[in-house]
Amino acid sequence: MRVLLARPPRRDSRDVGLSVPPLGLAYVASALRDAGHAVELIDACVLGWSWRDFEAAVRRRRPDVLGLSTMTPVADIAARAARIARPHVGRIVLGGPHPTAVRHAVFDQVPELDAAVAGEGEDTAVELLSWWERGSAGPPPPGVLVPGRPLVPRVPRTPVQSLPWPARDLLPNDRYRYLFATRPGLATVITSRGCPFRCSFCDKSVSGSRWRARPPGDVVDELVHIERDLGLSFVNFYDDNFTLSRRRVVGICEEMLRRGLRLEWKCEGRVDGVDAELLALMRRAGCRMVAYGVESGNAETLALLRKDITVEQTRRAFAETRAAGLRSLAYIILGAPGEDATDVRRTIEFCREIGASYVQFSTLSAMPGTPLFAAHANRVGAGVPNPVDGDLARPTLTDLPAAELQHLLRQAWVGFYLRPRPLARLARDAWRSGSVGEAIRLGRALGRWAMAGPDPTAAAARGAPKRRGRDRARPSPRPRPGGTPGHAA
Ligand code: B12
Repeated sequence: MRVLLARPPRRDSRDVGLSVPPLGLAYVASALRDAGHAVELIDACVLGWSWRDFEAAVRRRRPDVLGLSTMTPVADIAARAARIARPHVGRIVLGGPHPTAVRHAVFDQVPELDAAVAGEGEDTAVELLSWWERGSAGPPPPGVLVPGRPLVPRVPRTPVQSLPWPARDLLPNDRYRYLFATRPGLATVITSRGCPFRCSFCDKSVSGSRWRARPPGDVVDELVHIERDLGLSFVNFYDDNFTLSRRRVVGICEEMLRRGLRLEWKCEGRVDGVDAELLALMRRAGCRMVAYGVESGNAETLALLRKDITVEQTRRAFAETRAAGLRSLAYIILGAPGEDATDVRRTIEFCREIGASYVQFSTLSAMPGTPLFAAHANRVGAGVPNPVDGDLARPTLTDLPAAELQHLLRQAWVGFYLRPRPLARLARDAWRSGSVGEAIRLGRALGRWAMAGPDPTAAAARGAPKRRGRDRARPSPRPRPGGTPGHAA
């Protein structure tokens, strides 16, 4: 079949989401190509296409199958793409965290869909296309959602190294940028899938709790391909938990050193998963930054978020990261239920105390597929827009009046970044990674947002009656998908 996989254009000019590769689509592309389909992948977002360009491209190609991918906060973009593409394509299938989490409800949200995929998509996509080729005879394959048919969940494939590498040759690799990279030429890599931890804000629907990791040799084979065949020089490891097995990280680093790789890289880790010796080895093997889910400087909030880390562990990890000569990025959640303004300010101050090189501030939302959503199924929080979120009216769970939290969020961003050191660091990294354009776009969005008056949704929330306790978020007339806090930047 002729398959077009597409990441649609940005929603509008306020959308400042990062320009990183659509790795999920690239994995699916690879599997479909191996199965003999003719696959094209368009990243209209990073190419800066308008919606008119997108429609023209789909109309010109008239594929048998259009494949789209989406997370919850940007599901409206996938819905718009499906609507526009509908007259020009045979069938439309949607995959990614959103359909995985909401399952059949996705057909109410995106009625143009013929099918959706829940969970990891490589095998499911291949079987779905064969099922269609056979005239949809018999039950849909495991992992496939079809209106009116029950879902048979797919057990994720093991071992994960048997999956094909993502089809990066179909991507416009020269267009991707990562603000905090130390070199131009960006690839993203996943070396493990799944996560055994139990954070209440995290959606693990796609890959589940079982951690399935690729062995070091297989990971480094892919890195060699990225460096030598594709000519890229910075890798962002987007595993949920790259540092879960110390032995494996040591193995990857030693293998990178043994094979003389010159790539520089960043990974995501937990503060309880690193130590001074490991960080020093990572630095020698090209690591330049570690991003940690710090979330909060308040122990009660860490407990609510079920992070299973302590504030002391965070202090130690950041000190050791700095001592190893690595930059650090802290993902932070402000104003979680139970926090007052003093607690929020304590966390903001904590980011400075631990000497984080960069911080991403977010507020707390209950995203479908998370334990938080299960606990707050019929509630949404007040709208607290955040310039780095895909969903600009992010519903937030908080005990604080929305306008106050919005004000604190502004103080956090402005107070952290409008200082000579972070600004100089950011300018240097943006220059080295060729992301000056990105930095300006993000800076402008932050500036516009910081100068803007109170948000109408926040104003509405100010008038809302005050309630006590964790569930003080305003009740919703209907359940609405929310967003999770910042995690991956
Ligand atoms: C990298 C990343 C990003 C990147 C964007 C990646 C991109 N270009 O698409 C950035 C940093 C921009 C980002 C932003 C956000 N992210 Co993010 N991100 C990730 C992360 C860490 C890795 C994604 C990845 O590459 N996974 C590896 C690939 C292989 O998996 P995959 O994408 O899920 O694809 C597989 C299946 O879903 C399926 N599939 C996917 N698409 C398709 C399409 C078809 C046709 C088919 C058949 C199958 C299929 O098959 C794929 C292969 O198995 C995930 C966590 C995770 N481990 O996945 C979170 C995650 C996807 N992000 C999440 C969230 C919440 C966000 C933000 C909202 C955070 C925020 N504070 O704003 C923003 C959204 C902003 C925006 N404008 O989009 C949530 C999504 C939850 C949900 N229910 O939607 C996740 C799951 C984190 C979590 N555990 O909660 N993110």
